[in-house]
Amino acid sequence: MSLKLVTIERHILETQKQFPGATGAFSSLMYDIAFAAKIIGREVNKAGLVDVLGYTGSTNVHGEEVRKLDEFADSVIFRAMDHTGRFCVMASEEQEDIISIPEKYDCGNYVLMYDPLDGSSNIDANVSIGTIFSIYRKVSKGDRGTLEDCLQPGVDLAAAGYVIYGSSTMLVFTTGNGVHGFTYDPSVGEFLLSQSNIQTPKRGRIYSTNEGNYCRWKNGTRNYIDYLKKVDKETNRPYSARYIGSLVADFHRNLLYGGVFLYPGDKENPEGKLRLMYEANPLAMVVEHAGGAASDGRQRIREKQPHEIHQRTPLIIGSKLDVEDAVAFIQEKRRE
Ligand code: P6P
Repeated sequence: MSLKLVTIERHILETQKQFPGATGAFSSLMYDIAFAAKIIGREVNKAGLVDVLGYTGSTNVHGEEVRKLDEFADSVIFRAMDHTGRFCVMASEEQEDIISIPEKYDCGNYVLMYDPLDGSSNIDANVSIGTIFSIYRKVSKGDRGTLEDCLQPGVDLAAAGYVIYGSSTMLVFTTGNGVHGFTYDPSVGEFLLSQSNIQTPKRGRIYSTNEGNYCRWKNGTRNYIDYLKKVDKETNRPYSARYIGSLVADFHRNLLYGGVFLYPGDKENPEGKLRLMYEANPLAMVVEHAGGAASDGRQRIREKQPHEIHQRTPLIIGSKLDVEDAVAFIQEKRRE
């Protein structure tokens, strides 16, 4: 049987046929994202060889030390997208304000929000890291995009996905029509379809969380993690603890194997650490279209009405039944 080489473009064009009137805009903006991923992946994969490690000596909007690859990834994505006429505005984890499209370029009907290199604190240790992106449609009235376009709830996402720079570079995304994984083949310079219609198990046996925060957790969160550690053959417990400390890597493993990732709020940081607009929402769209769920412990992540592009949110995400259990414990509706 001949190997069917399905590129991202071919896959989108073939699936777009189901959407009469779909313009080629979407496949071309996904092509641009894949192009940026190839450039970033090349630098990430050779990071140990040339002097792109270490700090730039500057800090980002959150006061975090910016490592050279963060800055590089941020600029690659901006420069790959600013002139294409596909986007009307962008927002990046690395930039305090929204990023307008330069006046000399046309604006399009899409909005891009992204974390250019998540998990970057792991760069020097050669741990898998990732790029996460959200794509919305323009909703503001004027020609250029505005903050209003960047503060849409996750339920209005047009597409979302991530790139994981690991043993191979993979791009996983959804346009609401299944979740599909593409693996980069450097020999042809293309992302080729490697997993179509990814479905996450309804329940897993893995939990991912930083237990170093246990002392700051509220009782409900502690009770849930304690529950997962108790022996009970009927409910397949204890679960296995797996925590890489790189969101994209932890999420991707749980998406394929099943399980639950938690970065909850705690007594010191009630809104947790992770960002709603370019970490929680895009991964929530992916996991929901793979049959999973994502909550902040109070409500569905994608139904949260954003008020700030860098706002944080508690995140409980993964297999549907595990997320339901976690939320019931966090809300103290369950103790066992
Ligand atoms: P902690 C990496 O810095 C990151 O933003 C995510 O990729 C990861 O899930 C989380 O922070 C890890 O945070 O507090 O457990 O080190």
